Amino acid sequence: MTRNEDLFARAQKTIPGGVNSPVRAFRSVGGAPRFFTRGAGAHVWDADGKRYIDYVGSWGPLILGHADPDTVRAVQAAAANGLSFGAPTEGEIELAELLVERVPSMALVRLVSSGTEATMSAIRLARGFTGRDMLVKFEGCYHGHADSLLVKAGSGMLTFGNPSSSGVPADLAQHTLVLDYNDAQQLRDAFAKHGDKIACVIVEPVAGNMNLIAPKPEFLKAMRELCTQYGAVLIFDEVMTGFRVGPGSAQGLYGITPDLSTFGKVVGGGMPLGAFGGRRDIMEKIAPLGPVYQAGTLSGNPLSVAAGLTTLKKIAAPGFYEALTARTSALVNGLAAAAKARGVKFSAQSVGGMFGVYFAATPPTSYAEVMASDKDAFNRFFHAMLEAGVYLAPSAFEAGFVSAAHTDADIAATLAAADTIFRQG
Ligand code: KE4
Repeated sequence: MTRNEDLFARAQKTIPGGVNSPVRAFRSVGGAPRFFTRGAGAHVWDADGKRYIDYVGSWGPLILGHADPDTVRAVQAAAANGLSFGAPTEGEIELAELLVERVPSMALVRLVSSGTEATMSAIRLARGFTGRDMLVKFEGCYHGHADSLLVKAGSGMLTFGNPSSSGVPADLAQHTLVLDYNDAQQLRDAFAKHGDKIACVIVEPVAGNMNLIAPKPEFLKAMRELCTQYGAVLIFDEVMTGFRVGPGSAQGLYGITPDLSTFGKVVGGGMPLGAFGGRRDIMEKIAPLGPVYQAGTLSGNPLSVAAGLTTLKKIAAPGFYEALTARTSALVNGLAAAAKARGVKFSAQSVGGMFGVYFAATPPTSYAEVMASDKDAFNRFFHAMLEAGVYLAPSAFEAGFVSAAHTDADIAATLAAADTIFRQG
């Protein structure tokens, strides 16, 4: 038994599934998850001492790589002054000022401790602001585990959700409308039918939780126009895309101004931090200013704020995103070229510092196309790459992430490993 297997067996005695978040359990790809002991830059080491080039980066936060020295020092310095106060601190003001400067659609911003808290609060706020109940989301998009969001009907067509997660009361799920990502006409039909009851539309402006799906230009544009026309709140869930796909996040990349935005991951630099913000008239409905309640013991925690501030300042360096985008493109173009040379049905794409790989002839543009890709081929590829010392997301339905710490040598080693695997068929 390897140390990883031993730890996994032990973990399952006291932790459900042996993990504190389901996607870590390798259920989708099979086998025992790797228990990490250390990370540095682009690399992580597991309990058996094996080193991996890491393309998960804690599911997106580690845009600077593991144990970024400046970030670690900032957290250590903050910790020495106290771990938490449950009272306002100057650091929270500095981070809020930086966020509203970098995200022009946000006049006000509230810090929380996770992406789920950010999206859950933004939806409650949209419902409180509009006085409406209906929420529109898209099949395959994940916005955290708040009840209203754990709803996925069968096909997307104007369906009222039947809860896919047990524990979500049917009379709550009935307010969630699940549509197909990238289908602008279906969205128009939904608004024509329910427009005066729709409180908000929440969308991943680049979908990253059904593998990576890029938005069709007309999709986001129609969403913006329809929300304006019917008085619904447009929420861009930028927990994954925020400061990941570019310096202006997805809203800057695509030139669409949402009414509310949610953030997580990169904004905390690896520490527990999320945020939601947007139009002043909406955000002023949040307690203590307004009637929509939202709170958190560790909201704006000084250690998380220190990590977030350090990260957000470092990624503003000239050329940061050009280099990150170029390195991510080199990875996906190299993988696609290697597969093509070996006759493997494979495609890949990237947006800024996030990427998707697919065992399908072309990158998918919809949930249905993602589901038609060869999951078994991915799982075989995943384990072969793991054996070769490359750690990809343990699911065919997740995006991957490159950091500023990934070197050309890391990319070359990754491509060499993939080429060997493709050659073996
Ligand atoms: P958290 O509550 O996990 O911080 O954020 C939820 C969330 C919200 N919105 C988007 C677009 C997200 O991608 C996420 C979380 N992403 C997953 C990875 N696909 C987190 C990994 C996990 O669940 O363990």
